[in-house]
Order: sequence, then structure tokens, then C-alpha cells
Amino acid sequence: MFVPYADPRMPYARKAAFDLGNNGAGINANNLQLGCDCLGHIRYFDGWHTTSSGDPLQIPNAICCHEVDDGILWKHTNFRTGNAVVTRSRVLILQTIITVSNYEYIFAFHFGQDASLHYEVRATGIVSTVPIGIGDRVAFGTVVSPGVLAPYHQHLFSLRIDPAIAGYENSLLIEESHPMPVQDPKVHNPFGVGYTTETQFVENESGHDLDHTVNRVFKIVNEDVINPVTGGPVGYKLSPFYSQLLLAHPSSYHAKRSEFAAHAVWVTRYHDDELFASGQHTMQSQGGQGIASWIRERQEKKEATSVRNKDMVIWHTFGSTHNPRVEDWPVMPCEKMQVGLKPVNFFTANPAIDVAVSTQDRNQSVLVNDSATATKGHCK
Ligand SMILES: [Cu+2]
Repeated sequence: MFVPYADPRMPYARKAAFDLGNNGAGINANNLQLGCDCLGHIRYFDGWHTTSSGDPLQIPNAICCHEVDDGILWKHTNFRTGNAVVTRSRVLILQTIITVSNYEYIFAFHFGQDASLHYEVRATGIVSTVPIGIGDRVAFGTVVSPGVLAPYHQHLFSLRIDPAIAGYENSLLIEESHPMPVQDPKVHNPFGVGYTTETQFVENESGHDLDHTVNRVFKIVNEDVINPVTGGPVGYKLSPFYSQLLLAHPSSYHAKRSEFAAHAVWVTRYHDDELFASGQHTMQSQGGQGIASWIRERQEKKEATSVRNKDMVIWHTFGSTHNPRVEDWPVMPCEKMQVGLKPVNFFTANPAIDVAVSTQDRNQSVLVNDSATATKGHCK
């Protein structure tokens, strides 16, 4: 994750941080407090890290696991009988929180009963500030208190997804939805309402962008495993977090050090030593160490770059362009970002069909307005 600042003045023009890599997402993990960072039935896990001197370091309560109610999972009311059936979504959350100087980041895996997996990042804590003359204003930051400037900046994450969809050899399929032609004698679309999907496999290592105008969807599929119902390959689709990419100029060190921020989705072949989207040296780098460089170097050396039916890795760039509000001061309410992976023709029906229906006997919900008791029913 990269945080480039937009203050063009020296020395602030140098200001940037790799909050997860350079500062240490694990080593900065909080000791999570019972009943504060998460609610309900909670299991804590310790974390183990290697210090810079090579010693093991135990981080107590670095990870917590708990369940939360997430509203309705699925529901249907039979309009003929009025009978309703409803299930509630219980999400299993695996969470860690880090403090990186001024900021907190909350990272959580959300495991859903519908076989979805969501990765949620929340940014909170205190925005980084610089002094400014009383009454002065600038175009690249927000005055959040007299004499206190919070410069504009971005938080750009690279989520590395090493998929194994029914096996390690997977393919990336790009699907777009396009309207069918009208007044084309070869296409039956007399009323102009038809639309279809166009799909294309990604053949080689490359970077791609999102496009909501064609509902571009990235599916990770296994071409060798066919869904018996749909007749197509089983897969999971990426539900991306639509975000602005890097604003800094390509010639800047911000850009050279964060090659991953040039595209929203990358696909590379799996390599053991390619774990970090900006390479090994981040802020100590002159550039040329990230995803784009790996791909270019393999092309130049004529090494294999095919990703179709291969052990491959998907990288999703997402984040926030954080132009601070005065409401972010003195401590910032959480800014939430969520990326999803959802089954797409992986199962043969709704995998949450067997979730027990919600009942008042179990839920023990409390009616606040007693006078309404006579007219309000409750689920059986
Ligand atoms: Cu921020």
C-alpha cells in the first residue's frame, strides 16, 4: 500500500509512505482489546514476527475472529399467501488492526454464508498535517484547524490474489455487457432491448482497467472444470472497489515506486519471489522494481508470459483519493473500502439455501413501542 502526498512544495514533495511494507503491517499490529475492537464471541490469535535482528517477536492478540449479524441474507414473501421466509446473514470476520504513526488501518476478511469472500479495509486515526499561516489557503490541501493543513493524498492498495479455483491452473476471463445491434438484418433485436455479453480470455501478463460503461467483470475461471448446469467453466469473480488510480505524474518518484498503481487489475504468472507489488525496496528504490517491470523484463528476455490455464496471480489496485474534510479532524471516522470475490457459476444453486430461517424465538428482538403490539406480527 502506497500513500503519495500531493503537496508540491519542498520538502513535502518527497512525502510518501509505504504504510504496509516499509512501516510493517504485522510488526505494528495492535494488541486487540476484548469487547472494544470487536463484539460478541471472540477468539484471539497471537502473531509471530521476525525482528530486524532476526529474533522471533510475539505480538499478543494480533488477530481476532468473531461473527457479526449482516442483515438479511435472502428473503422471499409468497405474494399469494403472504407467508415470508427470511434468513439472516452471519459473517465470520478475521481482523487485524495496525497503527502506522498517525493512521490506523483495519483489515478484515469477511467470510459469507453465500460463499462470498470480502476483504475490507478501513482507514481511521489522525490525518497527517503540516503548518500553514493563519488565514492562508492552498489548492492541494484542506485547512482543518487554524494553522493546520491536511494535504491531499491517496491511499493505494494492491491486493494480491493467488487463486486456486478448482485447482491451481486458472484463467482470467474479461466479460462485458453490450447492447445488441438494432436494424441489423443479421441480428434479431426489433425492439432494441437486447443485450449480450462479450468475453475474452487474457492470454498474457498484463494490466487492465475497470469500465463501468460496459460493466467489465473479471472472472477467475478453471477452463477444465465445467459447471454441469451452466455448461461453462466454474469461477469466482472479482468485485472491485472502483477507485481513482495514481494522480502523480509518470515521471515522478511517486509513480516510479508504485508501478501497480497504473492499472486496476494486473495478471502475472505465479513466482515464489513476487509477493510485493512495488518490489523489495519501495522508498529506497529508484523505480523499476514492481509489477510492470517484472512483466517487461520477462517479455524482453523472451521468458514465458502466458497466463491462460496457468498458475497465475491477480493483483487489484484500489484505494481512496483522500482530500481531507474538516470532519476528519481531530480524529477521522472510518473510510471503508471493500473488495469482493463471489462465486460465479461455481456451485449448482444458491450455496446459502440451507441456512436456517430467522425466527423471533431465536432472535429475541424487542419491540420498543408497546402500543403497537396489537398490530405488529413477528416472524414465527
Ligand atoms: Cu488519508
